[in-house]
Amino acid sequence: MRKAGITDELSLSIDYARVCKIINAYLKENTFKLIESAAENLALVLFANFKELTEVSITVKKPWAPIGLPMNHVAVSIHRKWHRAYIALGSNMGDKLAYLENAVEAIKNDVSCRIIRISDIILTEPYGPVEQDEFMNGCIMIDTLYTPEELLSFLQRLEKAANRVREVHWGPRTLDLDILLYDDLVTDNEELVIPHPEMHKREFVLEPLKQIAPNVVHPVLKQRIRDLI
Ligand code: PH2
Ligand code: MG
Ligand code: MG
Repeated sequence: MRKAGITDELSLSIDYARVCKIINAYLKENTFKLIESAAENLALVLFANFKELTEVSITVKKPWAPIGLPMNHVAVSIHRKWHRAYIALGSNMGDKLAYLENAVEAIKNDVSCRIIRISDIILTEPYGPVEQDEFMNGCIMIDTLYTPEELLSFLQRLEKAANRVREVHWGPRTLDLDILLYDDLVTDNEELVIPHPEMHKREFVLEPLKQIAPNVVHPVLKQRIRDLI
């Protein structure tokens, strides 16, 4: 709201009357058992209606909750925001380009993701010990409301939908979607290592990533993508 505050321009702010009308209409049209789900769904609705909204805090209060003790209300408060993530795309089986394009389309159509930039798709020699067909690789920059774990399972669903079978480790695949970076997050979770532990060694990742994010800093190596290359 800083720009609005400095300029006194309503158009640079978020109109609270519109916020109230959207919340009012949404809660009249929808029913929830839990105030938690009311809060989560309201966050999605507000992000969908206000493209310039980057983060939101929502408190849902329930007056006279049936507790049997004197209580004005119970409440839940959540804070939700868009997270910047980078995803590597790869395919070396079947109609490679179609697999990559379908994945990008599916990510674009998900309410919890926004595609900000897409790199060129490049042809690359297979890297690693397995003899296999050449790859098509690319990278996308997205904003997402998903947690890293939710983003991973969303991407794994897309891989499954592309008939991905996990046979040979590092082997041929119809579709590979790897989380490279998620904000400045550094995880040690065995299931999901962020930053991607191999990204800095792979030209087929760094080359397309440099195209869309040359100045982004790798949070472990503390180097820009352009310098990692
Ligand atoms: N992925 C691998 C193994 N080797 N080589 C290229 N060129 N591109 C890939 O995406 C790739 C690879 C395992 O993830
Ligand atoms: Mg991979
Ligand atoms: Mg993978």
